[in-house]
Amino acid sequence: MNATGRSEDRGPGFAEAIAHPNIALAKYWGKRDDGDRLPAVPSLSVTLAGMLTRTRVRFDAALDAAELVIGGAQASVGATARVAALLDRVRSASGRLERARVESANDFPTASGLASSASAFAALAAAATAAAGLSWSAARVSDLARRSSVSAARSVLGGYVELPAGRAGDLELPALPVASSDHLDLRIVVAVTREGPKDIGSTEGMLHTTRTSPFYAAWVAHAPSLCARVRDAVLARDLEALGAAAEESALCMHASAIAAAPGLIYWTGATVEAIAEVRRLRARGLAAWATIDAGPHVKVITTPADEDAVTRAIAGVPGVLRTIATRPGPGATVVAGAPAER
Ligand code: 2P0
Repeated sequence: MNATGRSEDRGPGFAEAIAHPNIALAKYWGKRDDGDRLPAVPSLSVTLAGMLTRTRVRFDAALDAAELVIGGAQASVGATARVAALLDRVRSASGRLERARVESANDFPTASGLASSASAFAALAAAATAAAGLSWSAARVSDLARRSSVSAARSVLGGYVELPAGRAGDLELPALPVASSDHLDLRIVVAVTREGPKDIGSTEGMLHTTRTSPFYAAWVAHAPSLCARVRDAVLARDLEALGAAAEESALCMHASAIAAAPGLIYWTGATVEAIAEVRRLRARGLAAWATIDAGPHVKVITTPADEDAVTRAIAGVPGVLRTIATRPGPGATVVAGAPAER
């Protein structure tokens, strides 16, 4: 797709938006059993520059049902239904009756096991509301994105972003800005440890943890203090405190999943080797802390000054296939067809 909409694509009912993945420094893992996709714990992430999703939405009276094309190929029935649910919310909020065609593409390899639903649903929420003529605040777009993918609520905003835990009776829960992307100039080196098949999805994995792990209650009790430590460290620009709290958050999240029955182990040998290398780097005085999501890849938090040395060391760990350099970046942006353009 082009960087901006072609002129014939503009006009009522069309918009294009871009959004980026985010990495949680304080992890979300587990939903409340009441409410509509409400997280059980607060999380705090950094939205990343570099990798991006670009999504176009066109409402079209000629369509009988929502259509979804991802990376040029017709999407599965399940993926299309998940997108249609978001579009239905936009249609009922805007009074629009037409169905929509959605085209989405990532500029990072979708088969890498890194593709997150966060950038996809953040871009879709931004594009769909703009295409429907809704001039919604970022908070409202974030709440809409959360109903499709909790982590997507955070990718609507740029920089450092917090999504509070849901509370009983919450009807809306948007992510909140904590600090801009230039407030704390860290780097995150992604160590890709597998290009292969998908893991057990986050939605399924956290539900299994919620239902069967004896450590889940401890995780829910402890996560708010980890998130508060991450928030305080970001605001104080204290990377040491941030790295320590982020690494603890990831390990506590995985401990709850590993203790499920049967245990949910997202790690491989390469994951453990990369964590060990991060700790060796730290012992040598370099800035390096590990965080891991629902997969085997290790993301290393570091400084601009130490990024090259950390990247070289992590790239040399057996089982690390390649590295991706990332840094704090912007939130979801409508790049064509915003209501203001009409
Ligand atoms: C996070 N993850 O905070 C955590 C850490 C994965 C591990 O948010 O079920 O794809 O749609 O809410 O948003 C991934 O969860 O799952 C995630 P749903 P989502 O980034």
